[in-house]
Amino acid sequence: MSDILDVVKNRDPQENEFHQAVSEVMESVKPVLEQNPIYRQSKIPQRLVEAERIIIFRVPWMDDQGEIQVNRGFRVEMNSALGPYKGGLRFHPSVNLGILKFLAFEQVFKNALTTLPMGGGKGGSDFDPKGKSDNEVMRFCHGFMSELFRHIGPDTDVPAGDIGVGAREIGYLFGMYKKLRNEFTGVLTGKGLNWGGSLIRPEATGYGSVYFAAEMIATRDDDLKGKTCLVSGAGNVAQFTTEKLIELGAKVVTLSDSSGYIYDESGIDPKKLEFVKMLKNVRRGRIKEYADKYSEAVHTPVDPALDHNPLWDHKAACAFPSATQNEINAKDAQNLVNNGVVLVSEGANMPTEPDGVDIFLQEKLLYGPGKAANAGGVSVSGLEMTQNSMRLGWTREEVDNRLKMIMKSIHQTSLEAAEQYGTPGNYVNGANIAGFVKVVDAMLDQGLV
Ligand code: NDP
Ligand code: 2IT
Repeated sequence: MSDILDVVKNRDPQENEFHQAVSEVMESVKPVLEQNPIYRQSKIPQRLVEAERIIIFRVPWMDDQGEIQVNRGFRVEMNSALGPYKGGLRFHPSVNLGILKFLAFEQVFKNALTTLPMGGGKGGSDFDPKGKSDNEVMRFCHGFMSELFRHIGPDTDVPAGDIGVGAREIGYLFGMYKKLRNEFTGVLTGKGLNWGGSLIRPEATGYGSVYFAAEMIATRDDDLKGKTCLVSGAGNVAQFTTEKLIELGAKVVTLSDSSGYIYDESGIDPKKLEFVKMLKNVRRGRIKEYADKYSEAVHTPVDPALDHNPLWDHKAACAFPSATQNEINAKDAQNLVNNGVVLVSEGANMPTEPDGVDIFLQEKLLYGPGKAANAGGVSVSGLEMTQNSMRLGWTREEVDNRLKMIMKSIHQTSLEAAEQYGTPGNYVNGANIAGFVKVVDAMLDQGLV
């Protein structure tokens, strides 16, 4: 597949994360392309790697000191073969076009796996919500939406949250969309429960990642009960991964943020998790405070000089990377294997570097790649869209059951595709192939658009 990768690299040489995502998918689907010449004849690879539309815009806003600030806003509308563009918004200083293109590309195949009618997109800004007041965040979100509103809509493009975008930001974004369009529609997901949101959407990515892990480990006649688990991140995905793991009787011993990680050998219990939710979602503090409050925990700050992340160097059975891309390198992957880890379920998008992935596959770990394991979030977003269209809301049990069924189906579909193309148990190939075939067959049906 080096030909399409060369095209992508020559066209946008600086977009490393996008190259990484394209390379992985194209490697997996090689046998599919070989067995189905129509895909290459129809230039499917070339069409898939070019976004249908990219919008880049200026977001001027005023900070609390009365100073004018200018950020850059993006929306990558990658592929609409299966439905309206769908995917989150990320607000983080590291955001650039290459990162959003990688996320949008992954989203296309992830959304295809969910069984729901959603295309793929992603957006965001290099705005950093850290240290900003609620008023500053509101002014930024309003400024961001005062351009984005022209390009989205409930049947066109439906954004949601991602890193740095949670319930608070979705509220401000929705408010401005509604004002400018004079329409109350399901244009965003992750909305507040009392104004169109779905039960279980906040929990969905983390719960889904654990449901996927439970499916994987069941193939070896085992379960998660009593397993020691490493979780990274301390945001939305990490919190609800931890919550579900505790509920299933597993022991979570780590959490992290961008300043470091905590290790709590006695395990994070529901009370401690409540503290983390308050700390991160309400007070917006640092994870170090966990170790200040609970003396049994140790906080280790990030050391940029280290060639590995010590979070991944503890005895455990399972790992749930839930912070950000490329947070596990080859050395970390080897440390996980050496420490007895048998299962990795990716709550984050592309958290493992390619040579780390190779180690997991060689060692025959139960390795659930992000586009399968973290698809629960966008799945419940899809269910939120359904409920909005019907103008009614389902119960917690109804949504949770549907989420479980979807994760089970993604697991099954990925296993079957891996088996069919000669790599049984390889969820990377399975998820990439199953998602790819669904999207590209729809593209072929719809002709050259
Ligand atoms: P949050 O903003 O709620 O939390 C992100 C967490 O990751 C924070 O603890 C943050 O630390 C940490 N983090 C972010 N960037 C970095 C970095 N560069 N280095 C180290 N730590 C970092 O985001 P989410 O929990 O929503 O997202 C986490 C991951 O899950 C992302 O990869 C996202 O794409 C993916 N995902 C999210 C879904 C969702 O529904 N929200 C759905 C599917 C995937 P700090 O507090 O210091 O910033
Ligand atoms: O990466 C992801 O799947 C998300 N951030 C969730 C997207 C969504 O539309 O709910």
